[in-house]
Amino acid sequence: MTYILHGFDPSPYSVKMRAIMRYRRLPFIWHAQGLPRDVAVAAGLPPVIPILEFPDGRKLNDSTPLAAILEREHPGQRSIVPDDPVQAWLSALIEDFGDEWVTKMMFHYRWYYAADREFAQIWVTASRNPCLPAADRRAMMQSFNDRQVGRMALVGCTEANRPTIEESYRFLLDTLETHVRQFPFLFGTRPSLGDFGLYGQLQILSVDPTPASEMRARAPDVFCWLIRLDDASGVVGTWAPAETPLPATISRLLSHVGQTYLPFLAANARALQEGTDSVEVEILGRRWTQAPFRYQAKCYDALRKSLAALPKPARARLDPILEQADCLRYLV
Ligand SMILES: N[C@@H](CCC(=O)N[C@@H](CS)C(=O)NCC(=O)O)C(=O)O
Repeated sequence: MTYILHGFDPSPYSVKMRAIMRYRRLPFIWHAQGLPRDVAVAAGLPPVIPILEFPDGRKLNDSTPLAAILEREHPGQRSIVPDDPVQAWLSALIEDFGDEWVTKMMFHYRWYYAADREFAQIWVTASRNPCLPAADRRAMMQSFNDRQVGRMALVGCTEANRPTIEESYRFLLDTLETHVRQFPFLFGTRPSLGDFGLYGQLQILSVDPTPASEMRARAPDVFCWLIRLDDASGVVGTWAPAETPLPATISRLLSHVGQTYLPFLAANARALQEGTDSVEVEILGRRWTQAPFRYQAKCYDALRKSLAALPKPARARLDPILEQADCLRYLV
């Protein structure tokens, strides 16, 4: 009954998946040496990590569908999907925001400032092989650095977008700081998929030097919340009652999603439809420019479809929340 999680300590999606497995008390081995990406390639999967190897031998990757499969295969066992469909949909939206928008913060801080680049190179190479001869290590560090720095523009981590990314990081820290001082997790006293989506990216941001010092100074309770989420196997809690109004901090977070990630998703989908090679959109009062991203068009489609599939009574509660956060116009 043991799973094997092929991942990598410096990989946000790997630690996200590891935290989900631990909270759900699913027995697993953390296999984090060498080149986990090769496991994906050998299994004919998209070349991304982590890869989860199931007890029956199946190997799959992509953390969002993996979390959904684990829900189906272990129903009722410390689920991370809230019972209330409104909370469940918001949790999925926040997870997606974490995976696809907060990741820009992770990538930007990791590869922009010299101190972070230097540390990331050490962390990545040491995770692959801690005791490489110095010359091989330097070569591996340089080649990983060049590969990732070369990808920055592709994911929108450019000089022009930098103020927007950093402002969004500070907003996220401030909002979460207020939230976690009042509530253990986003939707009650147990963690949801949304918590784990934010956790994955923020855990890396809590280690890489520049964003880590910003987090320690600005949002020390967020730092402690991440430590609790890392291994929440002992947490036993309940979902917030469906009828209680959403905390103001969640409304603020949703408004931020409506000001950043959703306009980006809409512009990205438009650019792909029109076949243009650049996404151009106004985000937080500045021009955002990057190349279109196909995977994120799939995320957008999934969000809209899952919203459309919700039963009427859930929509009657959810739509005013999304309307107030100025999210609804991007989703219908
Ligand atoms: N949507 C995927 C994203 C996984 C992903 O992008 N993983 C990164 C590492 S954190 C990766 O493998 N990138 C490809 C590479 O570095 O070659 C998930 O949620 O698991």
